[in-house]
Amino acid sequence: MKKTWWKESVVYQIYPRSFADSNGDGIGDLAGITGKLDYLKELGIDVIWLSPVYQSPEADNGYDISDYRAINPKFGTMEDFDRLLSEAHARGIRIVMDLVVNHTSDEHAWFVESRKSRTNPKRDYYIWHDPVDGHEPNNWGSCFSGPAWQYDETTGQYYLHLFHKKQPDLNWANPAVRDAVFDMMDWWCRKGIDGFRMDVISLISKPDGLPDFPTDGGLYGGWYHCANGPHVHEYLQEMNRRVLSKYDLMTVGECSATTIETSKQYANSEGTELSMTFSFDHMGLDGGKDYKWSTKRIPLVPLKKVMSDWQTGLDGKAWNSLFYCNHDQPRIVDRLGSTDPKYRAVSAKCIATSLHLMQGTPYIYEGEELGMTNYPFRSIDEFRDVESINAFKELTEKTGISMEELFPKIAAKSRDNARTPMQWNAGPGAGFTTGTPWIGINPNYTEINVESELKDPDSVFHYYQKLIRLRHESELICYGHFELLLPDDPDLFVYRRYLEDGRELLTVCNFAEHGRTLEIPERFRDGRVLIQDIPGHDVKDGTLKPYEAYVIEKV
Ligand code: TEU
Ligand code: CA
Repeated sequence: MKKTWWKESVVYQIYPRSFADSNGDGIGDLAGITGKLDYLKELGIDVIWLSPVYQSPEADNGYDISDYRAINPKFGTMEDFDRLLSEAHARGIRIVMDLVVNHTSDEHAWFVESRKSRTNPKRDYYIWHDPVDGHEPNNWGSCFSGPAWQYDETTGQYYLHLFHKKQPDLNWANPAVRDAVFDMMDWWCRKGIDGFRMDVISLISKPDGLPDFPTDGGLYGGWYHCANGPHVHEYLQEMNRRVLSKYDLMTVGECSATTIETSKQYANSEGTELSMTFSFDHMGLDGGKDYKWSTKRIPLVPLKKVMSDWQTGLDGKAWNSLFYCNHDQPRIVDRLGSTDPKYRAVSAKCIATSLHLMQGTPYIYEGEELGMTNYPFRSIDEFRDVESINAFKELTEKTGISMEELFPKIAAKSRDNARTPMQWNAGPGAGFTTGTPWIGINPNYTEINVESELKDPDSVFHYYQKLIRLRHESELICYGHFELLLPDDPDLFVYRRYLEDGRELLTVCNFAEHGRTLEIPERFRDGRVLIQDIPGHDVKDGTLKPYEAYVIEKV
């Protein structure tokens, strides 16, 4: 397998609004991030993925960009950005930018032009369509509720928006759009950034003829059927030829509804498209009949199967990204571990072990390294995310579900769970801000915060630090093959990693809140324990405590 720096890296995702506020306006900013680089250096990560910091009216917290070459003044200036980049580079940390080019903001100059007239030179930058029988051109629903089409009075046509109506979809079939996007990407590359995380890149090529989709009840899902459209690989190969291949970049495509087969193409080892993809099979396991809105937890046996299928499916042919958290996902401790103070920290470590010992590039989302948890929402006015807010309205109106039944489901899965401020210390504002935070701070910041974890050698932080160090030191962890053991065991997540030269390791994670026994295979009995989450326990005695995890390398 070809070795590259991004296959040996650990990435840390920053959601700038919620990371560190340097000027007391309650919103995190670029200077705040620069001030925390030493913290990230201490954690040991190699790459920062920065969620969008561009100019934006913020209908979707910056995933609606009105100027790709300007910084949102709430986050600072271009000088602040340049400083962050050079300070990060000075510490050996790379920066990957979020690239949101499936859509722009409706306030982007291209769209402002496009909507002016049917003959405007920018008209075909977006996807416009005449009404069909007086209504929307087809039955597609948007990801944030309601139809994916918005009628525009000025020209009497609809435009497509797979997300919010303030996020019109770009028309990638138009070569001028591709030129403009590639130009902009090249501009950022020349600034010296180290790569791109590409927002919903699997959606850029819409199906020919824009046909109706099977609706399964009509809610959501419109965008789902646009995934992996007819020309997506062509467009990415063109992007690769014209921009990516000219620089030494890491690229990760957020690929809604990608499969192992399609990711083999997107992230192919020949390097003709992207370095890797984010796939979501594992994140969909705790959904219910109302899409993701459900209080269900991630079931272990199906999780093991999904992870194992991706590990073995891409091995040698493409490259995996490894993640349990991002700014769209609730906190993993709530989904897979325990928030009971007795088990929270150990379960966070157990979860981390199960992911960080796999093949692929691991991603840590801000606060995950502390074992942060979901927010205890009590009322609707505590939500900030347009997706959650719209879902309350649409589901109660369309499915007749009662508020009492719906509230806990949205509270469990809302994207806002990930977006509460980073917990730096037990002081006012959790050390995140001296002002009023834009979204509630989790009240558990007095217990769970950076300052206390830095002092505690057994903290979740120090456990992540060690996992990162192990990866940096081990070819076997970076490049070894994967084999799932005990696939049907309801409590234990056990796998081995191995290389052709005989090097081999065993990862054991007990996800149960009760003790278990497990006989360690003979050849690992004299092995070296690389890490364990219950210090002092003899891992070779054949017993496992609740959430106990360990890794043994054969010697
Ligand atoms: O997300 C796209 C996506 O498919 C999701 O993860 C989506 O937010 C989730 O399924 C909703 O439940 C990306 C960004 O990560 C997200 O923050 C943006 O809102 C979205 O694209 C639009 O740009
Ligand atoms: Ca600020």
